[in-house]
Amino acid sequence: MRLNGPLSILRAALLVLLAGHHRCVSGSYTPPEALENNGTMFAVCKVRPSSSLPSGLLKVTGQVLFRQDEHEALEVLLRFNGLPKEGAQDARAVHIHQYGDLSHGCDSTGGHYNPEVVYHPNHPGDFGNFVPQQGKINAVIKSQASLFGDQSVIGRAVVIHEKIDDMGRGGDTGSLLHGNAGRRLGCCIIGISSSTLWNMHHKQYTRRLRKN
Ligand SMILES: [Cu+2]
Ligand SMILES: [Zn+2]
Repeated sequence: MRLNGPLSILRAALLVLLAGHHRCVSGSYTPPEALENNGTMFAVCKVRPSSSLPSGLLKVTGQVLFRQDEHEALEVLLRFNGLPKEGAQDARAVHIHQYGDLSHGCDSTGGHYNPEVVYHPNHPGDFGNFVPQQGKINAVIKSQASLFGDQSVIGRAVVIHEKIDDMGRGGDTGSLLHGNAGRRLGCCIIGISSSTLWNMHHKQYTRRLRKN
């Protein structure tokens, strides 16, 4: 009987340890923002021209918005301005890069975020090519990237490039690393947000789709 006290404390301590361990291993941790939004996470990335670009090059601005229900695919709403009106057929590549570090403009964001160590274009943030219309890109896509778990892209960067992504078909090393998409025009760091921006801009986007 005398052992009951210390034993029950030990058992409680063990349970707490196991619970903590289980949480890490299963990746079942749900961020508080998702709990507030019925399991949905939102994020935002405000695109600015790269500070390391030579002057005279395109000044691309924009916003990339993210929405994801836990265990569902990530939706991404991409909005870019400042692209040329002529040569509108020139598609631009957009990717998630490894580092959320803009200390040397978009050049310090590292290579493509590549948690599974695979070739391009199989990285989770290989969003592909987008053709501007009247100097703008407006698109909604589904992506393999995630706002949840060990491979969350929160804190990493979105980069828009000068050129088209060859999607790994260029026949050289660069193609399998980054799609030979050229210089980095603009970029931003992905941060957790409320649902406000997504709700507003997604509504505008679908309204515009219905009109066209
Ligand atoms: Cu890139
Ligand atoms: Zn890639």
